[in-house]
Amino acid sequence: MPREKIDLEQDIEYLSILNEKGEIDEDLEPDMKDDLLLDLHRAMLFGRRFDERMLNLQRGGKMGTFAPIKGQEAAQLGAVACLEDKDWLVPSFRETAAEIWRGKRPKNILLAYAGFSEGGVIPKGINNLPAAIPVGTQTLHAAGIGYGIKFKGKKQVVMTFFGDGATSEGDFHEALNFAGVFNTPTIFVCQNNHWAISINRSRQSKSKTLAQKAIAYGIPGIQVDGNDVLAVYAAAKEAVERARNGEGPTFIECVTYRMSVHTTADDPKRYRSDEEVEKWEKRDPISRFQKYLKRKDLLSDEEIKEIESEIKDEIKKIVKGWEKKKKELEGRVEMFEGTFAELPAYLVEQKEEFESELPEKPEKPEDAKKQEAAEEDEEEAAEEAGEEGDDEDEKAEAEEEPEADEESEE
Ligand SMILES: Cc1ncc(C[n+]2csc(CCOP(=O)(O)OP(=O)(O)O)c2C)c(N)n1
Ligand SMILES: [Mg+2]
Repeated sequence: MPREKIDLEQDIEYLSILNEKGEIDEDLEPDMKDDLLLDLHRAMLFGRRFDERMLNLQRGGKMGTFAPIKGQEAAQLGAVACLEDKDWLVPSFRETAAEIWRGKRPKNILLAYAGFSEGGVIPKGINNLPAAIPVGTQTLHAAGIGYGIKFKGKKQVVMTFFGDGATSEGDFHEALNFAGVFNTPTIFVCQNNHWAISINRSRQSKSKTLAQKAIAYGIPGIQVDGNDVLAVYAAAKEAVERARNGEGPTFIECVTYRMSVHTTADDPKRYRSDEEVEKWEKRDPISRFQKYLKRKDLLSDEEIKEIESEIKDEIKKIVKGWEKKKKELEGRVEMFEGTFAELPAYLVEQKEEFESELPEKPEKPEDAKKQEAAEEDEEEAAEEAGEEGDDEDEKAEAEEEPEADEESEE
């Protein structure tokens, strides 16, 4: 009849490999090919610049609200870089960079945030779920997909992302419990960015770490420096390997920071200090990774400038392609389609009211309609064949109109 400590058979580790000065613990350095390191760097930079451009478009009234990723590039990309194409990504609303890494077209991301459901289309053959807006719900989808994979005996894994706030939702606990009991190949990646809109991490949970919640569900948990892409990659790699080998789920807490607004509808100055943001700016995931790559002689300041310029051009083309598509789609009332075979009277009334407020579109001649339909077919075929079709299209557009007027959108 003792009273003694129970051995829970697991501890919670903290993993950091690359610090903000660009110094590295060589014993922990993950084995990554140079190409992968450079691809990750480019994707992080693209994620940052695309985010800035979206903010600019939103502030200019051209796009609706969205959730910026600034500061969280390493947490997302270090983790998805461990997935294979056949695996599943189950994102929340703040995984722009991860979704692009997994093949989502940036133009479609812009379209979705401009209110067009066409933007939600996930290219064929890509196993990404649409972004979940209800906080934490996607964790259950990932547990379920993991169960499906196991049931079918496939060698796939599923990775889901969510925030610190989501750990207070029942869904999160049900998902971890289910994944633990049924040993599903699910990797739960929490981006603890310290804020759930205006609620600080300290008010989210009294637990010292979020990672330790894994213990309650009998699954491995680890806390990593989420601004250190190498640490995130190393932890995710282990988790993916375990899942693929039938050893079940893992919970990874990435400690990071939301350097920007919660969404464009938020003013963080009302609840957090500038000093706090400045402290985290010094821990920026991109600058420390660049220091590391420079030390490894994989990147120079000159090359960074070149990549920046390529990204700028790429984003310009994407925005142009998006503006063209947006013009084509404007005036559609498709939000009323897809739920009811026959619209109930109150929706018919709303649809008519909505239509009456739309600007009149001049009726197009038959030839123009046929031409458009043919172009759409071509675009779809190109989309299925990969990104090349779009690039060609955008290249041609850029040549026609070399001056993309960024300032006009400020
Ligand atoms: C179930 C539910 N409740 C409330 C909201 C409103 N809401 C949107 S984001 C958010 C905070 C989420 O915080 P966190 O999980 O930390 O993710 P982050 O936004 O920091 O990425 C809230 C409360 C929602 N979308 N869904
Ligand atoms: Mg958060």
